[in-house]
Amino acid sequence: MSTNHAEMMFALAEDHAPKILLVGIGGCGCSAVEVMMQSSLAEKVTLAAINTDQRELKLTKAPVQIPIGEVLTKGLGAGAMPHVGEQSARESIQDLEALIQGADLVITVSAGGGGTGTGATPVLLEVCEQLQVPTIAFVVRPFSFEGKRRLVLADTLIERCRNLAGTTFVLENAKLQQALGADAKLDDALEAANHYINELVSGLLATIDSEAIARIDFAHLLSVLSGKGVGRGSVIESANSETIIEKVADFPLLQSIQPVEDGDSNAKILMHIWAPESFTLADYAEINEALHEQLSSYADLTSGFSVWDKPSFRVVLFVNHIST
Ligand SMILES: Nc1nc2c(ncn2[C@@H]2O[C@H](COP(=O)(O)OP(=O)(O)OP(=O)(O)O)[C@@H](O)[C@H]2O)c(=O)[nH]1
Ligand SMILES: [Mg+2]
Repeated sequence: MSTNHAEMMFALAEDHAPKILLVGIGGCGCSAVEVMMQSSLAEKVTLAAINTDQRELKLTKAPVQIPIGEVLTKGLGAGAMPHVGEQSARESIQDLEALIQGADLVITVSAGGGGTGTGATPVLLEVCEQLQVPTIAFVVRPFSFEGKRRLVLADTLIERCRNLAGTTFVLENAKLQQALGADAKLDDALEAANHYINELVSGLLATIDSEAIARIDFAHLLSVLSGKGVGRGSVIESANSETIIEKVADFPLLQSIQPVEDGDSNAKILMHIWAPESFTLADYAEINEALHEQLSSYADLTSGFSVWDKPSFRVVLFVNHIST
C-alpha cells in the first residue's frame, strides 16, 4: 500500500474529526473487519486489514488491505507460528509505517493463538509507539477446546500488548460459547463474537460521537484509555431505565475492581447509554447520578448518552484496570 492511499483514506474524514484507524490482523481480525464493513462503523473510521493469508485478506473487502510477509509466506498464512507472523510484519514494515502515518488513534483487533495475529500485532503496536500514535488493542482469547497451546500463545500476546498499547481489551471466545449455549455451531459462535466486537468498538467510539447528546472529547477518551491497563468491555441490554442501574451495578466486570482507598483509583470506567427518544436529559442525569453513587466508590467514571429509535436501552461499559 502506498502512503498516498492512506492519505486519501484519511482525507475522507470530516474536518477536525480525529483520524481513527481500525486494523484487523490475521484471520480473526479480518473477519471482525468484514462485519464492521457492513456496519455504521465503516463511515466513522478507516478500516484496514492485514494478513499473511491473502485469500482471507481479500474476503474482508476492507478499503485498505495490506498483505504482509509475501516473500516469507507466499501469501498462504503463518501456519499457527507466531515467529512467522512476526517476521512477516517486519518484512512489510514500510507498508505498516505508511499505514499508521497521520492517524490520531489506532485500534487493533486480533486473536492470540494463531501465527499472524499473535506475531504481527505487537510489531504494528511498536510502529505506533515509534510514531507516537496512541493505541487500543482488542485481543480475542480462543475457546478452551482449541487446546492449551493456543491459550498460552494468546496470553503471550496479551502480555506483549499490555507493554505497548494504551489499553488492552481482552475478549474471551469461551464466554461467548457459554452465552450461546452448548448447541451453538462454531461458525455461529464466531459470527456472534465478531458482531459483539463490532458493538464494543462502536460503543467505545460512540462516547466521542458528535451526534451523541452527552459525549466526551477525543482527548478525554485517550486519557481514560491510557496507562497500559487491561480493559474489559461489555454490552448490557435492558428493557427499561430502572433495570439499567441494577444491571450495571451488579455487573461481574466491576466486581473484580478493588474499592478506592484514599481517593486513589486504579480503574477507570467508561460508559455509554443508548436510550429511546422519550428519554430526557433529566432521566439521564438521574441514571448518571445513581450510577456515580454506586460506582464512584470503585473508580473514576465517565459516561455519555445517545438517543436511538428503539424502545429499549443499551449500555456499553468499559473498565480499564491499571495495575500499580
Ligand atoms: N471471535 C472470533 N474468533 C476467531 C475468529 N477466527 C478465529 N478466531 C479465534 O482466533 C484464534 C486464532 O485464529 P486466527 O485469527 O484465524 O489466526 P491467525 O492470526 O490468522 O494465524 P495463522 O492463520 O496461523 O496465520 C483461533 O484459535 C480462534 O479462537 C473469528 O472470526 N471470530
Ligand atoms: Mg490465518
